[in-house]
Amino acid sequence: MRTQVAIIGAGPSGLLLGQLLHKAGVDNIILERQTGDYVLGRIRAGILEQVTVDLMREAGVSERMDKEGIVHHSIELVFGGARHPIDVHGLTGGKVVTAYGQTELTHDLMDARKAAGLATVYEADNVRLHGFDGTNPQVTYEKDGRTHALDCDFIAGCDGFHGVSRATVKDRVTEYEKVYPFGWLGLLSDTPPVSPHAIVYGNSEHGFSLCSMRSMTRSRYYVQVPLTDKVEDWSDDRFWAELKRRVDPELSEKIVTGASIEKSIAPLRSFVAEPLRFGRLFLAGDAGHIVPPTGAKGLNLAATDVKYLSGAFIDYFKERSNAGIDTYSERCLKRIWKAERFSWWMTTLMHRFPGDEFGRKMQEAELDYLVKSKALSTAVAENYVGLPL
Ligand code: FAS
Ligand code: PHB
Repeated sequence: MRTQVAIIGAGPSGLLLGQLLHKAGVDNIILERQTGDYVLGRIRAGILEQVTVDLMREAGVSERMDKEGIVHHSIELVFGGARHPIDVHGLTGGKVVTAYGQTELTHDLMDARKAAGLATVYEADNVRLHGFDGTNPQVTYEKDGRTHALDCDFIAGCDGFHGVSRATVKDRVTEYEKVYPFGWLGLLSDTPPVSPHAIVYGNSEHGFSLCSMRSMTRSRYYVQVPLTDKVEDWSDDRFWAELKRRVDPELSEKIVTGASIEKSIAPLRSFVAEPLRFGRLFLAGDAGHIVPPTGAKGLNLAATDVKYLSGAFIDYFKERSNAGIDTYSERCLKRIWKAERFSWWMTTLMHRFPGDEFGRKMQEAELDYLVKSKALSTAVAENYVGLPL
């Protein structure tokens, strides 16, 4: 088999890249280790920056997002038993974020790919990358008991943090990592969101909490838990009781509880691999970087990588220009590190770090300053909506 771009991974990065390349007439094939249902079963991000919304429109897959996505003009911080709004829209000259789940975005991209008759090989096992330091890269994989070879011009490693792409070049990568001493226990429920027009981030003596949503009838909540906790330690009742005591009394009263339809614990880490290009192999999305979800940046950073990478490939094939592929890594890393900073800062500000009483006093001082300072509130707002490209 042969294609122009072999994409490893059918998560949001791989699917969005494939769709943008297809729209520009660049041939691509996606190789995915799991089944499509497995990919859709992973409940992850929920907040889209404008750059991601615009990319979905550019890719021609925004119809459902435009209809069902819910625009948010502000976020709220809960600390000291009170809620404090940050007017994101007003502080950024009108910018907003959109609540639309990663699962729905992935579904829309999968449907569009299928409708266009584009090739996605699911359950592709033992994917291996070859020859990307030359001009004839090749990807091999196993499927239905046979080994297949896919010749290509470029390989896009969109296979996430645990994928084969970065692992293949591990000796040529400089890794920067910070692992946080806690995780997020997330719960999805078919209950009306307690705060349908503002994501609520809480910092209480009991730990971090987050009140978010997927629609007007589906809510997404998180509480910080120790890394030693297991999902089975947390009944629904225990989760709801813990969430209620981590927000202000008024909001606590309004929370509508119900049965969980998904519950999972995600570890938190900051991670960046440098560089993101190795000859004809390019890393995009979680394959190249991870942020703690406190800043709602993970999926949005992946989308920006894909914007730069799709443009680079299109320029190469359509304009015979190497400019995009030669500057891809440097351009992405400039944006990645700023998102890493914001996500690290929000995580450090909003979580309970066991035994760090001085850090706790710093958090109290910073939060008190933040909600009274237009300068710092503006800095938070412009990072939250996404810095300009
Ligand atoms: P993904 O990891 O989504 O996709 C990679 C794909 O590659 C997967 O389908 C995988 O099966 C496949 N793959 C892996 N190895 C392969 C191989 N060897 N061969 C072929 N295919 C292979 N971000 C937020 O903004 N907010 C959140 O609340 C949030 N919560 C998260 C919770 C969890 C548990 C995790 C892990 C991440 C969360 N994120 C969140 C970040 C998340 O949304 C990512 O940024 C987003 O999934 C990135 O998309 P991809 O780069 O496509 O990587
Ligand atoms: C979510 O809705 O899943 C979500 C929202 C904001 C975040 C992280 C996750 O910062």
